[in-house]
Amino acid sequence: MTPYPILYSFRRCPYAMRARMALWISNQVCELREVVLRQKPAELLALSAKGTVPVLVDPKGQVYQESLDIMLWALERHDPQGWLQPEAGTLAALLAWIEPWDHQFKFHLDRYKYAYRYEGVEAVTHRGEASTYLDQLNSQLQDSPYLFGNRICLADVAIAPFIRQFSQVDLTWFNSQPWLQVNAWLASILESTLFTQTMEKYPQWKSGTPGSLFPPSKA
Ligand SMILES: N[C@@H](CCC(=O)N[C@@H](CS)C(=O)NCC(=O)O)C(=O)O
Repeated sequence: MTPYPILYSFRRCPYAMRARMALWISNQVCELREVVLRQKPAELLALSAKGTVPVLVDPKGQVYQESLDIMLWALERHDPQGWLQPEAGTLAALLAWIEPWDHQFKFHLDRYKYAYRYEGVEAVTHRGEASTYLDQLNSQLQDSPYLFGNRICLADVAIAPFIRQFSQVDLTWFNSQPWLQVNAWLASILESTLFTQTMEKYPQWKSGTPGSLFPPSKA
């Protein structure tokens, strides 16, 4: 059995991004298997019938199919920056706070970004709905640079990849919105060494070959 946990990942997937950031910061070295979603490996589908990424298999064979569970798995082992213990609030409060972003906001984000995939859907309507969440985010960031205080925590990392995706649909429009605090917060995360390192490219994993050690410099 491999000594490392195995992470099935896809570089551009926002769920995989947040899982990789947690694995990196917690220094949980994994064998990263980069997946192409059109050609999911049989090994991934055998582990997870829903066939989404990220998926993590720990050395005991336990399978984690939800990105938030992978973040918690990593951070419960090692949490050097206190992502699970923000300055203000408890872990339960963080998880409750993330919930509407993963569901309601994501619902509107998908219909804004991929309106052509849904019948009778107007992208701009869903952009407007999603924007109400951005307004709240901007208000929350008035008093502190991160969502639950002066340092980054699970909530910031869990939602930033989705705000990035939302911003990139129409960057000119996004930058013209009155979201100064959100812009500063997003830039500080996306320009961080943590984010840029976790966005490095890995070759597509081929069955029967070793994956790439991740984080590479810490292995
Ligand atoms: N709830 C899951 C969602 C993961 C998810 O939907 N990932 C997308 C990629 S961003 C995926 O794998 N989709 C399957 C596909 O496109 O075939 C999680 O948090 O990990």
